[in-house]
Amino acid sequence: MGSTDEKRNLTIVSNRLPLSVKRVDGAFQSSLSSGGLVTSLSGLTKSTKFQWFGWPGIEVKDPKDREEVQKSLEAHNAIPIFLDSSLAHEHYNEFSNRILWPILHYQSGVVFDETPWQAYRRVNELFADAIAETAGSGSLIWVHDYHLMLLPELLRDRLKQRGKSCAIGFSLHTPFPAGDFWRNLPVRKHLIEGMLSSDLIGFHTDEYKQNFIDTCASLLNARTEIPNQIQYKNRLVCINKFIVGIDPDKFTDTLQKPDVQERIRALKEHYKGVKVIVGVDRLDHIKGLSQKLKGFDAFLDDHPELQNKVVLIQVAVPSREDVKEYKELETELCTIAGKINGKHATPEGTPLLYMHRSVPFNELTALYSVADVCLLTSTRDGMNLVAFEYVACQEERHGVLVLSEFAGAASFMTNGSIPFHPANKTEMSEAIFNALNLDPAERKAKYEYLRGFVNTNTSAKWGETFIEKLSLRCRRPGESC
Ligand code: GDG
Repeated sequence: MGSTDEKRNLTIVSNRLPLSVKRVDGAFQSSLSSGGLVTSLSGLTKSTKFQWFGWPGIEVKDPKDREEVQKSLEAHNAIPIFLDSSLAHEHYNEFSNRILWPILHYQSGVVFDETPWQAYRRVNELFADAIAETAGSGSLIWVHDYHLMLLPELLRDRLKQRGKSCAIGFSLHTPFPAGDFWRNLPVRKHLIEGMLSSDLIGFHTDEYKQNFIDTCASLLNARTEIPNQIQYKNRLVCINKFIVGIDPDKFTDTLQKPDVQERIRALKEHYKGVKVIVGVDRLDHIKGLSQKLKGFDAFLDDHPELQNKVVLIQVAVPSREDVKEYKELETELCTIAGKINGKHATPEGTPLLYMHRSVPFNELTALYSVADVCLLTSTRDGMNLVAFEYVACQEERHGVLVLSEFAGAASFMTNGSIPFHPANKTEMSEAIFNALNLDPAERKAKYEYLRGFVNTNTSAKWGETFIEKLSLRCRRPGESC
């Protein structure tokens, strides 16, 4: 995150810092966390210096301990915002992940509750206080994701009280659902007005952008006639799509490491004569994991001739384990995985390797590299960076991406992949079969299309483009977008 002596005029804000702090034998230790947001912003660290505000993921009560944590994070230009664990729980697990996240991903049956909502407000206020105190006038503040939708408005007020003027950008990493779906949430107006206090708002796809514009027009009566801009309460807000990506060099460089090469050789030897399908997903309903396992089961039923000749290696990374629905999903997946292997395993092997843990980065790249197919079954997904990562690791093999039409990535990658509907087992089974049997020329053509896309739309480009647009807003706030 850049050096401490650098002039800091860019502030990144996300609910969690990219470093997780843990207390080990009385001392505080921090380690880099993984996830889509960290992956996307890590590309920016190469070219741009910034400070990063967020929750350190641990409750620290004692002022001396807080100082210690602060100091250890300072070396990484990370600034912790401390939260009591009950407040953090209500904000993160209860409102953000049990109520808001499902709505953003078109899941129905969500029940609104006042207590978590108040906690959500309070946490956004605490973030606004801390950032307004530190930010210098004229700086750029880039807020990330659904945990902090109220922040732009709260922050703008507090900056104004202190006589500071900063450009505020907001990026949403999830889908933005169609307006009608938002009606399930009684506080939707507050959240959308909160976002509208930004100068620039970024979405992953044109569809999410348009849903936001339409929702602002119908719900708030905002003026939206001019493309890419919204006029609301005498303010002009610019709206656009910014294609988030990865740092492909990080993957290609890792693949060259001798220990990774060795691991790839060992995996190839192990899976000689067997086609490998890989899946890497956070254990989350939106990733369509139960649909994936059921679709794979259907594929095995449809193709008995492929017994012992195909394996699905599924990494399901533990996520949000304090939320009841996520625990239930984990239990459900274990049951389905057991049934699949119970039905299809032979003394020679099991068709499904279900790993409920995260794997080290080197291992991840080796897995991507040896896989003939990557199967991604999101029922909804802001983008899905695993799709990009698989492509980055397939220079040699030209493996095939089988990609759900509901991943944001499908808006850009359909030409180079095999699309399917994740709830349709027959379609999924056919898509897997077609991917495994695609002729080399077509595989190459599809791969080259995807490689071009992934190499052009990097995370660095995403970050730099957003910041450039935001600084333009800072210099000429009243001008059209
Ligand atoms: C959100 C949105 C959007 C996963 N398992 C391991 C591991 N990972 C890394 C992957 C990838 C990242 O986590 C996952 O990114 P995704 O984009 O697939 O998904 P979310 O975490 O849900 O991210 C998503 C994203 O934000 C960015 O805007 O695309 O739609 O939901 O980088 O590699 N990394 C390691 N071991 C693992 O086991 N090392």
